[in-house]
Amino acid sequence: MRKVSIIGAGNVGSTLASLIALNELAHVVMVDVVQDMPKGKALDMMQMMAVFNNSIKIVGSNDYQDIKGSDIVVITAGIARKPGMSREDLLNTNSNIMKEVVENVRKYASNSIVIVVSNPLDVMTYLAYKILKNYGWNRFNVMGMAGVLDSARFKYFISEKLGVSLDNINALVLGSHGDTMVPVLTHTTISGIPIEKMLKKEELKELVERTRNGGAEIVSLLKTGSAYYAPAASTLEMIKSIIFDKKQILPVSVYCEGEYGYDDLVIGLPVVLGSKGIEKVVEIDLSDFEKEELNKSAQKIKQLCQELYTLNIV
Ligand code: A3D
Repeated sequence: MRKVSIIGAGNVGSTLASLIALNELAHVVMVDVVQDMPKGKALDMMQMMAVFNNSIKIVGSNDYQDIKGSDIVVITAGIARKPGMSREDLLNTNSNIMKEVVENVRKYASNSIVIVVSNPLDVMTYLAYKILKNYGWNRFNVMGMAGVLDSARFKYFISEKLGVSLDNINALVLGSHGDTMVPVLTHTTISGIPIEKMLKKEELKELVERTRNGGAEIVSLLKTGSAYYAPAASTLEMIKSIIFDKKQILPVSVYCEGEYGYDDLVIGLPVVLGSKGIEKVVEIDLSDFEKEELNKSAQKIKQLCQELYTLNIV
């Protein structure tokens, strides 16, 4: 049985833990800084397993030693921006959390594939990779989860708009996990029919905007906290492709060395995901407009990553 460790037993982390366990994919360890809380959540989940006679083990811990031997480590630790906190303060705080987490991952789970979920996603993945590459990881086994979620949101909005089954829809969102993400219309199809033949320009524009705003829409309804069911499910999809060596093509945030013309940058691109992590970045044809949009997204990420150097974080 595989072992997946999740750092940060908050909303995304604990939802993911229960999904992994319910799907009987792997034993799960949740680590958090909050004293005892992960133990309480694990105990509750183990009792849920008892209801289903499911023998998956779920451990909650405040001790990183428990992540030893993990096949996959998912990082969801971080704090949300608080009132009065500048973006730089948030970047500083979450970068320090990421550094601490990654230091423990390299110490105790040196053979793991790392999936970053913490925001700001592209920057946190970049930071994790920059540290882990000094300890035997490569750019294909440190990655970020965002594109699967953003694509699922786009797919849901399309299905709702057209009143057609989700089964028939292939939606693709690339770029940064932010307002410059790029829903790729030329590769979004319904039963093979290009989306641009099914919806008018104005309708498509609305769906693209709603997708870009997908996280914020949920935040404004929840009042506190942010989305976690779909983010956890999207991470599960990546984990399944790795554990079962499915070699699915999924949009994943990957460190580029020349792909799509990008260097020294983490950005969401289609990749083949298998048991060793990312097997390759898939280069697809984009329209001139999409390429331009992806370049804007890349520039935005570059600016944010630059702050890591300005603030002496890396
Ligand atoms: P939340 O429920 O607050 O959980 C975060 C957890 O991290 C809390 O339990 C904290 O105690 C814990 N934590 C804080 N510092 C540390 C530390 N040093 N070591 C270990 N644990 C720590 O948030 P959430 O679960 O809703 O979201 C988690 C992260 O994922 C946030 O950064 C979100 O912004 C991000 N997120 C990203 C996406 C993407 O699509 C990329 C989607 C949803 C959430």
